[in-house]
Order: sequence, then C-alpha cells, then structure tokens
Amino acid sequence: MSDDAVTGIENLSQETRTFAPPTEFVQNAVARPSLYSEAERDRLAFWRSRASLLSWETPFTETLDWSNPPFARWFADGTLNVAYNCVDRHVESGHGSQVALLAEYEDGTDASYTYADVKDEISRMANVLADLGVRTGDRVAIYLPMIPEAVFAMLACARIGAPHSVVFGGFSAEALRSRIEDAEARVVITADGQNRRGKQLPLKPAVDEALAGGAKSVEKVLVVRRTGGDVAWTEGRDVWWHEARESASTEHAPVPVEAEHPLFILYTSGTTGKPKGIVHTTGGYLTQATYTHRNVFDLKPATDVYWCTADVGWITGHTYVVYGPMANRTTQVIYEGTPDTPHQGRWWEIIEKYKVTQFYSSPTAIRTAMKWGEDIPGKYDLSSLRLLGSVGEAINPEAWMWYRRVIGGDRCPIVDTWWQTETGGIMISPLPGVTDTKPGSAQVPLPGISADVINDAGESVENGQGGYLVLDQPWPGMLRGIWGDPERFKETYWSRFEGYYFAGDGAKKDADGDIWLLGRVDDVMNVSGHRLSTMEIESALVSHEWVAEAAVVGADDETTGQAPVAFVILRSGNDEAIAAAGGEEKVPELLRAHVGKEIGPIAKPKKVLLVTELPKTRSGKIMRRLLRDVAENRQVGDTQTLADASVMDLIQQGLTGKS
Ligand code: 6R9
Repeated sequence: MSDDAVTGIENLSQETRTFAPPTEFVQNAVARPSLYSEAERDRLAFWRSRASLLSWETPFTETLDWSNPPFARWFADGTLNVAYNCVDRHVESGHGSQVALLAEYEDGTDASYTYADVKDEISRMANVLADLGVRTGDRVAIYLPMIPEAVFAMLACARIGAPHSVVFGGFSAEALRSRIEDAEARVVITADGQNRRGKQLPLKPAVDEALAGGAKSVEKVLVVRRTGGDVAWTEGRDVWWHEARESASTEHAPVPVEAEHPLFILYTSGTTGKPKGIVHTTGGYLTQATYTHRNVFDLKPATDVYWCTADVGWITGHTYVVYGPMANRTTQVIYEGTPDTPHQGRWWEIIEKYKVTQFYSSPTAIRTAMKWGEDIPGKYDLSSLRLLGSVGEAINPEAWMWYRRVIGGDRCPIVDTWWQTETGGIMISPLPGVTDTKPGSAQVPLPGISADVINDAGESVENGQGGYLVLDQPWPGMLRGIWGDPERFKETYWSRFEGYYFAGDGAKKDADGDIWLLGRVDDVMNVSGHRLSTMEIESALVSHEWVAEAAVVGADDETTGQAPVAFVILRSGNDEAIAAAGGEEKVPELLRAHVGKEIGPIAKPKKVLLVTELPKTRSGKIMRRLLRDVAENRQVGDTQTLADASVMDLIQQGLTGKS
C-alpha cells in the first residue's frame, strides 16, 4: 500500500472523542486490565487457564499443536461435551431454576425455560435424534426460525457429538439443498412455518423441495409445529417433534468427545462462488466463546438479562446466543420476529418488558432505528441497559454516538466487536470497564489474540498508516478448515501473506495504535492514485443531518481509475429545510459539497443517487457489488442472496424515473 493510500483514510482517525467507562462500572467489571499483561507474559498459559472456564471430562495435557500450520489443534487430548457445559453443569451446581431462555414471539406471546427445562428438552431431542439414527459424527441440518427449539436442536446435536449445519430460515430451497449435500446431512430439523412480519410463512415446503431435487443423504425430517395448519407429509421420513417428544425420555448421557471433534459447520453467505462450509471444533471454540462472552459483555449470570438480536443462522447466533451465553449460565431473550412488527418500537418494548441489561446488535439495525427517529425508542424505559454491543460491519461515528445517547442514555459502554464466521469468536474489541471507547473503532485485540495491520510487502505499518488486517498467531476458536476442502482453506486465508491469516479487511492504526476497520479490501477504491475507503465516505454522508443511510461504491472511471458513487436514503421530516435549499434536485450537489468538506475534494462522489432502499443480504450487509453494477450501467448481477430481491428493481426504476 502506497503512502498515497493513507491520504484518503485520514479522516476517520480524526475522530478524537473518547469515553471513559463510568466509575461504578469499572469497580464491578468482570474484565481486569491485568488480562492483557497475563496474556502477554505467556499466551499459551493464558489460554490454558481460560480453558478452565469449562468442565472437562478428561483434562488435556497439550495446549496447542501448531506443528502443521495452518491446521491448529487446541487442547487436543482433552475430552468434553458442549451441551453438558452449556446446561447440565448449571443444573448440577444448583441453578436449575434459573431462567435460561425468555422467548418472545412476534405476536406478543411468550414462553420461558429454566436451565432444568432446557436440560429436559435437549435430552428428549437427543434421544429422538438417536432413534432416528443419528450417531456421533453424523451431520444434522437445522432449518428453523428463531424459536427455543432452534437452540434445543443445536444443543441436542452437541450432546450426541453430531455436527450441526444451521441454515438460515430465510434461505431458499436451493441454498438448503446445496448445503445439505455438501455436508451429507442425515437428518433435517425444521418447522412447519414461521411468523414473519405478521404473516405465517411456510418453511417445510422448502425442505420438501430441497429433498425432491437431491440431498439423497437425508433419511429423516424432524418437524417442529410452530404455525399449525396443513403440511405435506412423507410417511416414513417425516416425524413430528411434538409427537416424538411425548414418549422421549428426559434422561440422556452427554457423549464426551475429543476437543478437536467438529461441533458445527456453518456456510458463509459468500458473495461469489460456492459457499464455504466453515468448520469449528469443540474445546477451543467453546473456550473462546465462553471467555469472550463473559469479558466483552461483562456478564453477571445471577442478575443480567442479555439480548443478542442475531439469528442462529449466523455465526453471531451460534457464539453469542447459544454457546457463549449458555456456557456462562446467562439468562437471555430470544425474539422470533422483525424489529418493526407490529410497530417500530418492538425491540425497545422488549428491552423494557424484560429489563434487558446487555444489548448486542448491528450497525445496520441501529441506522434503521435512527431513520425511524428517536421519538420511537424515547417512548420506552431503557434504563435497565448497562452495556451495548455492535457487530457485522464498522459502525460509523454518527451511529455510534446516536446508539450511545438515545439507546444507552449516555451511560452504557459500547463494545464494537470485530470478528468473522472464520474466527469463531470476538477478536478485536474494547473491554468494558477497562478500555476508554472511541466512536467508530474496534480498537484493540482481546487479551490472548494477536492481530496486526501490514502493507503490501507484509510489513507491520506504523501508527497512522493503513493496510491489511491479519492475525499472526493461532487462536483457540479459529476455523479448522473448510468442510471437505483443506486446499481451499490454505488458499483462501493463508496464501496472500506468508504465515498470516488474512481476514480480507482493510484497517488502519491511529496515532494511539487503535485499529479502525475500513471494510473489505474489495470495498477500498483507488481514485487518482489515492486510496479511499467506501466506509469513510459513507460515514461522511451519514454525518449530514438529512441522511439516514448511505452506500458508496467505487465505479470505473476513465480519468480517475475509479470514482465514488453514492446511494443515499434521506431521513424523513426535513422537507422544509430541503425546500428552502432549492428542492430535492439540489440535494446531491449539497451532499457532494458536504463530503468535500468532511474529507477533501478527492472523496467527493461523482454522483449521488437518492434511493428509498439499499440491497442487503439477509444478514444485513449491503451488497455493494450490485450497486457497482448500477453505477457502471451494467446488467445487475446475481441477486440470489438478497433479503428482498425487488429492491434492485426499485432502485433502477427510481433512477430511470428521475433522469
Ligand atoms: C461476526 C460477523 C465478517 C466480516 C468481517 C468484516 C465485517 C464484522 C465488524 C466488521 C468492522 C466490526 N465486520 N464485525 N467490520 N467492524 N465490528 O459479522 O461475521 O458474517 O462472517 O462477517 O464482517 O468485514 O470480515 P461474518
């Protein structure tokens, strides 16, 4: 990366605001500053001691085997069972009556399950799965909505040592089929349907279609009844969970497995090519999930009510709904529905109802709430909150400040957590009660984690410089590979820089050495030899009071190589101000000038296009690839992974309508 490269990304690190945690928070914080020195003194000893957060059936003697990089083996000669660690041991230690899950359904009904209840449910389900032929090592596909049975299904698999592959309930039959086939799953666990935006959407027909079109490995389908009503039934293959459950015993002995036994496969939604089945194993993954969840979320099991809004179809739902929280004996909320059903205050209403203390969500959700206006959260009592988290993409300083003020009442530390499906758990994040936070920066690797920013030549950059984010030491929760394709694992992650795991993200170290994530490197553009981050321009646009959300792409340009093109959604309620400025047709020019002022003339978008929606994947990531097609006047590419495929039509109609 050239020196020029840095010029364009200067602006983000001009952010100088910092927020010290409240004194009371510091005094009672789970995380201690000494964690950093402990890990620096001896990284392996540090992880060895974190592994004692778990109960081992057979203690391990070797912490890490790195003799065949990049294939790591952690705690390899130890054995344990994940479900035992997440449930049984809490019951055995006298906490069976503590609530584990507070399930809120979209229609406002609810249910709660104690740890003792969960133990019974997962034991029953493990017995049913065993009856259906599932043995240790067999793969099970899970295609369920965000209901307690999804958590039970994952833990029932873990109890048997049968790796699960959770497929997000919003994915198509085709996506489900290819994932079942790749993992050769023997059983699918699904539901008749799910509640989404006030409607009942069928789910099982997608399983039927996937199995009709292939997926020959599947012998049985276990079906949870959620919405009721008629479903097509294949006798001999399909089994109702509520019927099988009746006669299933609540006694089931968890199967201890080796630490390197695969716990799950999770396919990344990958914008191009075949989805990758990311493999995570047992002992190292659960150690990192438990340690990070406890310290990053300041978890106090006896008093907290934690809520992570992620679906179990994503890695965040695996590590920070199921495994980390349950291993830490957390009481948590899980919510079936969407944030605006039946009204836009739904999430804040849930926080008030359950007195949620920690809330973990995504920048895109926060920006959407900003768009809807702060009056909406303003109607609810959010005073129970004491910590906020963010994950999924970089959170721009404006959204961070809004989150802190409007949702966190200016008192809650915010943890901006950087990690990936591949890393298994959080890698870079402030520690609440220890780190002074900075709006927009994920800041520092957690104790025990080693990350760096390097240049094209593979050299660590100085503070103030940008480059590529890499991980230079193995970590317990790291992916152990891509299912069935060890070569692709090496090629994808370990080949660009010798000896480093390359995360695919651009990053910069600021003057204090804190890390700022700049988006995927393919979202970094080069304009007249200057490297500009899409994130940085988006952040500048969103800092304008009229702008709700913005996506920027680098479009090919004859003279400058690439040029930024911005897609902008305006906030409602500014009609008067916009009219006074000369009407909506003047807005693009005003916003160009605003970016010029915020960053410099080089960053001014060539075009600013006003739109009403942005194309997003089902996990809420903006699909810039599609916007680039629009910006470069190309036929729009594959929209299969969009949450709502009609968005691209809307954008194009809007644009042609206006020009
Ligand atoms: C956990 C998760 C991983 C990619 C990652 C990066 C982006 C996630 C971020 C962030 C900036 C953060 N990302 N957290 N970027 N700041 N706090 O999202 O996993 O779906 O695999 O996505 O998401 O680009 O490389 P996954």
